[in-house]
Amino acid sequence: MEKRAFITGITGQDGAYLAKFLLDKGYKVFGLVRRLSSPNFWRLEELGIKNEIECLDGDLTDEYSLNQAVKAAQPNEVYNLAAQSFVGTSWKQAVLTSEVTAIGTIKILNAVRDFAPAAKFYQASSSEMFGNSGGLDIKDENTALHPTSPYAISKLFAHWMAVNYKDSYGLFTCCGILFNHESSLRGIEFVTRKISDGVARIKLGMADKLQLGNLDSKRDWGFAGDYVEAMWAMLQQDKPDNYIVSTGKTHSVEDFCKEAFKVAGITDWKQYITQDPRYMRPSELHVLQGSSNKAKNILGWTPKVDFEGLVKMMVEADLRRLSKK
Ligand code: NAP
Ligand code: F7E
Repeated sequence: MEKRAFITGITGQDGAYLAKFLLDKGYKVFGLVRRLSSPNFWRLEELGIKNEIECLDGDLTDEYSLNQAVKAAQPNEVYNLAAQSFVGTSWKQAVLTSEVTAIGTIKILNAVRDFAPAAKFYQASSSEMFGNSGGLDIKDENTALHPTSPYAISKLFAHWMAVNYKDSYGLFTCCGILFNHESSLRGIEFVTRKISDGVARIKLGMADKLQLGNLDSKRDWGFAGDYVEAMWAMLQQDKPDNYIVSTGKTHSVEDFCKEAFKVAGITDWKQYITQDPRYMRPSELHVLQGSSNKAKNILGWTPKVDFEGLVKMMVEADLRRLSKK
């Protein structure tokens, strides 16, 4: 029988790639879509799947709408990807971030518990939950959690709620502790896409500088298209569990800039970069690097796109987009 998947956050980067991946596998895909003044379907349209998705109205802060959506979808699998996902904004809108990212997760868990209790549930947990715990050490599933932002604290709450609903009510919940993953569908405010777009603009003579914050912070950056495959693989196991998904390599924001300018063929790149205090954070997470050995051993998952391949893909996509304009 055709499997049914319900995705919250389907209009976001991961939601779009996951929907495409599941449609290609023959799933019927339902997506939660919230009301905005202008619809946000550009990612689903870029992947050519907008008309293959059944959109259900709802918002993670509105319990009734979630109950109705889960009832209508009758899913075998639920992927909770919706969140206020931008760390920078989470200090300015800590209450909203908690309401969507933390409390919203209880609401969707309750909807699943009441209306689709046999469904397997994926929770989008984050490497941000580690904070600076363990310093420069490579993080694994046993590393202590010490979140450094309202976003990370909200994700930690949601993570433990998903674990608790497994322990308390026997729900099949898996948490994917995903390290940063990027693509040409990444939101423009995240640093990688800001750089790929900025470099493309400089190359095409549409801008003459790129304003950034902390150039020294390091992240374990992978490709979103690879990471959604791990989400699905977690829900295909017989037992629910939590897994880190990462590349195992780490690079600084400056490394990302250097590589992006290289792809664009610009050698004197340092002259284009300025640092702006507006993009510094009240509390920084300095270095992230994760071990996905457990995902490799149990799920058979490994990343296919490396750092250089990711940067190339993103800069070339932005050059193509901007050249059309
Ligand atoms: P994203 O592009 O920012 O997408 C977020 C999605 O959440 C969008 O579809 C957005 O809808 C939706 N959303 C926001 N507030 C909502 C609300 N109140 N009700 C319903 N939907 C709402 O994020 P992403 O990069 O795809 O990440 C997917 C998930 O993984 C997020 O939970 C994120 O926190 C987590 N995560 C991401 C990374 C990463 O590196 N990308 C790493 C670890 C964990 P609109 O389109 O209407 O705004
Ligand atoms: O920042 C530094 C910034 O906003 C990365 C989300 O998907 O991954 C993401 O969170 C680093 C930080 O991502 C700028 O200070 C420097 O150290 O791209 P980002 P993030 O905060 O790591 C995690 C795993 C998630 O779960 C989140 O949802 O880059 N940085 N200059 C800058 N960051 C931004 N945004 N803009 C700058 O100008």
